Amino acid sequence: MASTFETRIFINNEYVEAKSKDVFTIHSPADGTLISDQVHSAGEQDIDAAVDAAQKAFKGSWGRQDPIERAKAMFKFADLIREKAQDLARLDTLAMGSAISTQTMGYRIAADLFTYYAGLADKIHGEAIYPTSTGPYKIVQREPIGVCAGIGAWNVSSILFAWKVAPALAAGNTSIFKPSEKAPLGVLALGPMIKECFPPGTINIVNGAGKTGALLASHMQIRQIAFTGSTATGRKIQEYAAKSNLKRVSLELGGKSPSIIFEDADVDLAAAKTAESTLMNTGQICAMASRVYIHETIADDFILRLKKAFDAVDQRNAIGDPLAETTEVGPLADQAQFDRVLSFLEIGKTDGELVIGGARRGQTGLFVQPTVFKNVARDSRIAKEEVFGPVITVQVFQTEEEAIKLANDTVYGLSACLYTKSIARALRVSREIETGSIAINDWYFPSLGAPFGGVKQSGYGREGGMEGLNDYLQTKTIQIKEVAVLPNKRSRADCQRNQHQYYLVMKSILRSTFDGNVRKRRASVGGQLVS
Ligand code: TXE
Repeated sequence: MASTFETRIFINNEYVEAKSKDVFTIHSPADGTLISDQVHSAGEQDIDAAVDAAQKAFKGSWGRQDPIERAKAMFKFADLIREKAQDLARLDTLAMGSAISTQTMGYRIAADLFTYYAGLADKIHGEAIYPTSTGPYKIVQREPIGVCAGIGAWNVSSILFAWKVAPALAAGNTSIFKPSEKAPLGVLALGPMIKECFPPGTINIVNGAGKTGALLASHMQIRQIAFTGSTATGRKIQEYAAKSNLKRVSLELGGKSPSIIFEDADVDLAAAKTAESTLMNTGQICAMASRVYIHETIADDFILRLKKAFDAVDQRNAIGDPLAETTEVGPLADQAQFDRVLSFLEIGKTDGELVIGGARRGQTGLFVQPTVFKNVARDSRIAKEEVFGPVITVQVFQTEEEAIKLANDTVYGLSACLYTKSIARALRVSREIETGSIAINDWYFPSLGAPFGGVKQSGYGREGGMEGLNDYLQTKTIQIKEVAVLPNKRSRADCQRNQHQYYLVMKSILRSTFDGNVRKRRASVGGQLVS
């Protein structure tokens, strides 16, 4: 297939061929056709060139720009992304198979993220700490960090790009973004829009796989790196940062999110929301609720309704060609992800009881059936590891304490769902759940103004909201000592002249005082000089 899209890398507002001469290949997961075998992969010299461009923009045209001008550029960029959302989405859908409706929503959210952070660009204030008994006056300035890098996973390149680049730019930093090698084309196509809105070097996009990512994470001039992907790669990123320049790191590493459905829940709602979270982006969403814990009295009813919800998607022909506008569920991202999910299906069949799905769907493309296992052994890999596909496990519980214990029995801590009609119970249980986000009577979906991120081995750092901006700012504290200030600005010579005049004045005062005293004493001793 001829290239009808950009495959080079984007540095200093120009598309350039990678000096590394390396290229990689992308096949359509929907039907196996070749999308491109000429996607350029950035090597060491290319990353150095991107860092140089970003450094110059940071020290000049972008970093020194008036914040209100930065905001205007970002607002304009947001509008351009919004206008072209579907065209950009098409490129990611071609590469990684997610439904075009889902990926279009991704670019609209990315546009909104730029709008949101543009609004904050001129509202970055510091604080003043007044003199107290423990110290002098201090001003705390919040400053940009420098050249920042972002590395994205493949599930929604658009949102991951905006989460990392928009707050970085609003804070006055410049950015280098590496989309996943499985879905680089949409973000790469932003080049002309970037050029229309920003000075050269402000945003640079470099393609490539792990080797390119490692170059970014190890670079001595990059001051901050934000990563979304697997826990295993997250550990490496942290290691590269530690071994290079101790750059700041933030990690979003997916999860194994629990969903607790209590006996007083609206079971229809719980089933509908669970189906939605399982099928959205074909289950390739980090916050997907993949471990369901349900009260034993409503488990059978829930599974029945869940099956109905999956069947309804099938009946309206919403699983299939990801480029069709009516499609809601496409194939998995690539052969490796497909093989990984199928291997989990086999594990589930051995370690649990298959109740829905359990196999590939059709013979063309990398489609799998939505799948549910119940009564899976607690230590089974399918109960512990992130599958990243439309696969869930269902386990029953009897008491609230038991449900909390089961939900927290994981190394991950990204998000959780609670289904109950009791707000008191929802808030009580929320306090006990070890995650960065919790949805009550819904599945968790990040929003612009709220921080999103994990605890435990789901990572650290937050994206979205003011917290997301703070990750791209560092404080500088300026101490001020109070000193006596002369009323007017005077030169040293002026001061010396003043000192001399002061001396003369004092001398004449002292002399007149002395003379006066002498006269007084003369008078008192009958005109005799006594001293
Ligand atoms: O992730 P990787 P993959 C999970 C999910 C999935 C698994 C693998 O469980 O099955 O991760 O997905 C770059 N130094 N999530 O293979 O390998 C890589 O090029 C620097 C959860 O995509 O971690 C890509 O850009 N960078 C998740 C990015 O890291 C490296 C979403 C992610 O790749 C690198 C996606 C290295 N050594 C997958 N090796 C979520 N949290 O949403 C790879 N990369």
